[in-house]
Amino acid sequence: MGRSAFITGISGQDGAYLAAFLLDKGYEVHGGIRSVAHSGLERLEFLGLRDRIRLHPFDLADHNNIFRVLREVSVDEVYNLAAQSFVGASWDNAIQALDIHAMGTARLLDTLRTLGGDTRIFQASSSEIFGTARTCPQTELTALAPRAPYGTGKVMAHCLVENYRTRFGMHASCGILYNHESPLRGRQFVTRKITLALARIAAGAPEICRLGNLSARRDWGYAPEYVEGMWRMLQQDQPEDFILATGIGTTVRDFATHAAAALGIEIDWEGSGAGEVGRRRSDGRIIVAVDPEFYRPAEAVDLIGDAAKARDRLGWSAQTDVATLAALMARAEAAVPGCALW
Ligand code: G4F
Repeated sequence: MGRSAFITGISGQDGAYLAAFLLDKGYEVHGGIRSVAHSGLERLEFLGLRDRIRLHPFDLADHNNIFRVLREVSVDEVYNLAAQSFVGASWDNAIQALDIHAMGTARLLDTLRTLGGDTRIFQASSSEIFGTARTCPQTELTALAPRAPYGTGKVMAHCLVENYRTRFGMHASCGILYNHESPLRGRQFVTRKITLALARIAAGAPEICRLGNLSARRDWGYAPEYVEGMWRMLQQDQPEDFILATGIGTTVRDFATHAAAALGIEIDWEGSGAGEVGRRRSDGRIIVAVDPEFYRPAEAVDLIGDAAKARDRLGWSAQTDVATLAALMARAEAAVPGCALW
């Protein structure tokens, strides 16, 4: 009999790519969304998956709902990808971020323990658990030190996975995911914000791309590769935690330079701090500017991951470099009339 999986957060970037990956492997795929009538199914529709998966009303805040759905679907694997994934927004609603990330994971783990059986669970942990790390790159052994409510909730979930694994022998693993992007990214994330604005500018819009900290450095990989890493973790005999990352840090400024180049735009950077701008070389027009409104209240340090353990044990490594990633995102944007996939 074929295998089955349940994905929380199936309508997001990772959920959609993971659903596609598992369907290709012959899985029966179930997904949890807050309301089946909910309109946020664009990514699943874009990938042609909407009619190939079974959606269930699902709420990580509701223990009874979680229990009922997971008992009904009785799957082999659960992937907990549901998150309030915009780190900046976790400052606006810290309680909600903690409830989804920490308590939501607790409800899920406890439900699976109560149901018994041998369902395996993947927890989407995050590089944000290392928000004030003193070492770079980080490894699975780096001290947990979050800098925002987002990461604090993810730390609690991370620890709970270890607790349930040790105490109850559950096959539960955390993937410590560094930034992973694609054309399916939400437009509030910096990579998508950049590619969307630059595609419009390349098409002639009199727009300026206004960003926060241009010197923030992140480890950006290509999302479809990361969902394969998640799956590989659950195919291991023993559950363990793994970092998934490229190991290369790139500034926001350099990401913008790469994306612009793919659209035939060269950028000259001048000034510093809040006064820094990027000018289009061909006509000197300012197309990128800093707006302190987009500074983070407490920015994490450079988050760059060492994925050696995943390479050695899972045979996983990131394949797409940041210039290729920026180019594929920018070109995907430019290919859509009006430059807005969603
Ligand atoms: O694209 P971002 O908003 O992603 P962030 O905060 O790193 O979080 C993403 O990756 C995490 C894994 O490391 C996930 F856990 C999380 O769920 C999410 O997927 O910001 C990236 C960097 C930050 O340093 C931010 O300060 O870009 C900087 N930045 C500079 N200007 C900006 C902007 N970020 C946004 N969103 N908007 C700007 O204008």
